[in-house]
Order: sequence, then structure tokens, then C-alpha cells
Amino acid sequence: MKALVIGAAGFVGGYLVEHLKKDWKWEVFATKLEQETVQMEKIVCLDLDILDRKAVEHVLFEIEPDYIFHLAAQSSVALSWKNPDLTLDVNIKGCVHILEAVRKMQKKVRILLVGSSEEYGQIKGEAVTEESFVYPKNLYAVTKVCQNMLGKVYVDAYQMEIVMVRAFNHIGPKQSSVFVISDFCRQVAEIEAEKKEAVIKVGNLSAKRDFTDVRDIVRAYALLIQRGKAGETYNVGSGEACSIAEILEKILRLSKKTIQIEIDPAKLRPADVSVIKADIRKLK
Ligand code: A2R
Ligand code: GDD
Repeated sequence: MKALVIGAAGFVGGYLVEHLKKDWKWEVFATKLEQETVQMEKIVCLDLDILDRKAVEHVLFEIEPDYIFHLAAQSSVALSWKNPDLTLDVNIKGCVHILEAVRKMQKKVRILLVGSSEEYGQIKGEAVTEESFVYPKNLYAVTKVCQNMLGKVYVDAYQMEIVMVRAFNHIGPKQSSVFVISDFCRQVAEIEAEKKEAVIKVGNLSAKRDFTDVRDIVRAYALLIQRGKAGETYNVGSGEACSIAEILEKILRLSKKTIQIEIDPAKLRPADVSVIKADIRKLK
């Protein structure tokens, strides 16, 4: 089997490529942005900006994969408030470029589109099922709702084999410190190394999120691209929600330093969903 991972230099991409090679023994191809670096052995990694429609076609026609994992995105909710244009372009237009290129290919290809739990924007606190109403509360979430709808349109109109997932928060080594757990850990490490005063800057601590180890997330993706039903959406999460305050407390308990907590107004978002928890019965 030939798999193509688009956006492979990102957090999830590295783990997914390794998993597909090691556990599925597939022939893996990857793409990254020109300015990014990856350390991946025994795979062909090409430069590709998904905003370049012709380049997307060229890469896809050249590789002719059986499976495409579309991970490339502007993935930060926080940044989507600051750079809406980029977020909309990459997450919507970039996705259309990939779907259009596959439509033109003379080959049956299965595609996994990675969406987000942020699509639900649920505020009542109960676990969200794939049938729950979507009520996106930020620009990033809007783009992922749109991507999900695009997937469905291409399945219905062109009978393409597209499976959509809504990924809940994931964590693990090498995650960018743009995201909360990595951010807190980095700050504590800097404090312990005496590179920073003993004050940790935080955002909204009352939010509850459903966190899963990235290595479990990629196992789910590999199974879903094979066994997921075209046109269907699957939640990928743990089914448990934990408050950011609890996580902070756990991280601080691991440190020998006494660390003060300070709310940084720059880290508070114009809107933040209070609880996001997955119902994972469909995935199971
Ligand atoms: O933004 P960068 O420089 O970190 O690059 C990201 C890359 N990317 C692009 N790739 C091709 N063409 C573009 N125009 C473009 N813009 C950004 O996609 C990054 O290397 C990769 C996405 O990886 P991460 O940001 O690390 O996200 P993560 O956690 O791996 O999530 C994978 C997927 C994304 O669709 C998220 O929205 C979803 O799971 O949660
Ligand atoms: N980043 C960050 N930094 N978030 C903080 C902080 C902080 O110092 N303090 C509190 N938070 C809160 C945020 O307000 C949010 O409620 C929660 O922690 C998680 O924020 P992030 O880790 O930035 O992730 P996210 O939930 O916005 O987005 C991630 O998960 C989505 C799936 O739910 C990304 O990986 C998205 O790409 C993904 O779709």
C-alpha cells in the first residue's frame, strides 16, 4: 500500500509516518513546507504548499497513492483569531486543491480529512456525538466545519472515498509550545533551568478538554482510513475531559520549585468553549 501524508512535518505527521512504516509496513510518502525540516528515514519527502493548486496536482499525479492523510493546516485556534486570512486559505482552499486533484486522478484513493472537536463548540458539558449540532465558536473551527462539509460534498457528488475525523486535543513529546500542555511544561523547564523567574503565565484555566496521546491518535487514523465508511465522520478522543487547572496543578506538582501562577491577558481568547468531551462509541 502506498500512503501519502500531507503536512508531515507537523506534530502528528512525524508519529503517523513512523506508525505507517513500522506497524503497517506501507510505502510512505510525505510532504512538508519548503522551510520545514523533517528527520524521516527511508521515505520520500517532497516540498508542497497546498495553496499551490498546480503543485498539489503534480505531487499527487506523480505519487498516485492509495491512501492520503490530509494533516496540513493552520492548526492553532489562538492564531486563527490573529490571522484569519491565512487560516481560511490553508484550511479551506488548501483542502479543495487536494480534493480536486484526487477527483482528476484515474485511481480510487481513500482520503482521511482531519477535522477538530472545536467544530462542535458545545457549551453544555455533555459528551458530543458525531450527530451533535456543530456551532463553531472561532475562525479555526469554522474552517474545519467547512472542510467536513467539503468532504461530504465530494463523496456525494463524485463518489469519492473520503472519511472525516474530528480529532480532540492531543499531546506528546515534540508538540509545539503554542499548545497548552507543551507551553506549561516548557515554562516550568525554563524556570527549573533558572532561565526565567518562577512565575508561570497562563490563559483560561477553567476550560475542560479531552486529551489523548498522539501515538493513540495516529493508530486511530490508520484504522479509520482503512475501515471508516466514506462520507462518515468519526470522533477521535478519549471520552474524558480534564480542566486546564487540574493539568497545571499536576505539572506544578512535578516540579521542585515553588512557582507562582499569573493570568496573562494576551493568552485569553475572545471566546473559549467551556467543555469539549468526546463520545467515542462510533469509533469503538
Ligand atoms: O504552520 P507550520 O509552518 O507549522 O506548517 C504546518 C503545515 N502547513 C502547511 N502545509 C502545506 N501547505 C500549507 N499551506 C501549510 N500551512 C501549514 O501543516 C504544519 O507542519 C502542518 C500541520 O501540523 P501542525 O500544525 O503541527 O498540526 P498537528 O497538531 O500535527 O495537527 C494535524 C491536523 C491538523 O489538520 C489540525 O488542524 C488537526 O490535526 O487537529
Ligand atoms: N495554548 C494555550 N496556552 N492554551 C491555554 C493556556 C495557555 O497558556 N492556558 C489555558 N489555555 C486553554 C485554552 O484557552 C483552551 O481552552 C485550552 O487551554 C487548549 O488550548 P490549546 O492547547 O491551545 O489547544 P486548542 O484546544 O485550542 O486546539 C488544539 O486542539 C484542537 C482539538 O480540540 C489544536 O491541536 C487544534 O489543532 C485541534 O483541532
